[in-house]
Amino acid sequence: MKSALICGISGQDGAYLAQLLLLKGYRVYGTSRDVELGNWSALKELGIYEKVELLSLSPIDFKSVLDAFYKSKPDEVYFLAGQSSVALSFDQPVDTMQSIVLGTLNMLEACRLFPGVKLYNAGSSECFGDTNEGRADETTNFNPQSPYAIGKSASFWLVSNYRKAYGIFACTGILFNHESPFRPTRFVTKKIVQAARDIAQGSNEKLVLGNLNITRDWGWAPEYVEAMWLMLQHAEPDDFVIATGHSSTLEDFVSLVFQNFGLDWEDHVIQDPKYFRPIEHLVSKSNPEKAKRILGWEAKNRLKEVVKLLCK
Ligand code: GDR
Repeated sequence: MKSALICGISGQDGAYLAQLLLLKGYRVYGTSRDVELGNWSALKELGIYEKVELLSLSPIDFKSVLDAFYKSKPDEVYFLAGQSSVALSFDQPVDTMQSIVLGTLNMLEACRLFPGVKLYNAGSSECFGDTNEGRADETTNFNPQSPYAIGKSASFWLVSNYRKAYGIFACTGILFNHESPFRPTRFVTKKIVQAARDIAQGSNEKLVLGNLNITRDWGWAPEYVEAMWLMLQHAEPDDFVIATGHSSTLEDFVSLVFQNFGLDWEDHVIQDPKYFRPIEHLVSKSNPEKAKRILGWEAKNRLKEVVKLLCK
């Protein structure tokens, strides 16, 4: 039986990944900073809370990382535990950088002490910044526009460096936006769907959003965790862009959500610069062709299906 250690199991990706690995017959260990205080609602909703072994781990504390490696004796480690909000990274840049960069470094150093362990690192399309007319792939230069994206860029290069310098099997998945009901409302998709549902049920609230002109590539999270696993099953460690390959504006997303509830978004949505970020990159477009060619992975759900699934 293979053993997997999922650092950050209580979040959206951690919970879906745990479900996938249990189905594949893994023994699954999952970490959260403080198991006593953790929020296990996603694991409980998926019916797997009792099936995983939970450990406390702070990614910035090397001793706690080592303890988790000793206890779980992992074949595969998935590092999903860094601070994940771009907006919050402008308010908490130090915590963001530490959890992402130092967290990745601690995982890599632990892997050096446990030869044969494979590491998945959660990268981000935010590293690309504006993709303008092109579509970003694994050869596209980074142009990060937030403390979050700068941290993710550093973690990407750390993984690449340790892979070459020490022969560690480590991969970064450069994931574009991927959504599910397990998103907290701090992320825009959940905020929109929840407000539209409440309005459809009679609330007269207004939905206040930031920039509606931004373009993003939104996919379905349960499919994306499969790509993480596939990367670690490939013969060679490598980095992959994971996305649908299709981008839309936030206005399109809002419009589709309200349509799903039989509403016209323009009657209910207000734009407020208070939700604009200090720096925002407007266009995010992807080219996930390498993942299809090498891993055989392709997103099945595009924007319309993702919206339908979220509304349901
Ligand atoms: P993002 O996700 O920053 O792309 O990072 P988020 O859902 O927060 O924002 C998406 C876009 O919507 C715009 N926006 C708003 N965003 C929020 N949160 N709230 C608002 O009211 C609002 N109005 C407009 C944002 O400016 C942004 O352009 C996500 C995270 O999952 C990261 O961890 C991951 O790395 C990237 O996706 C790929």
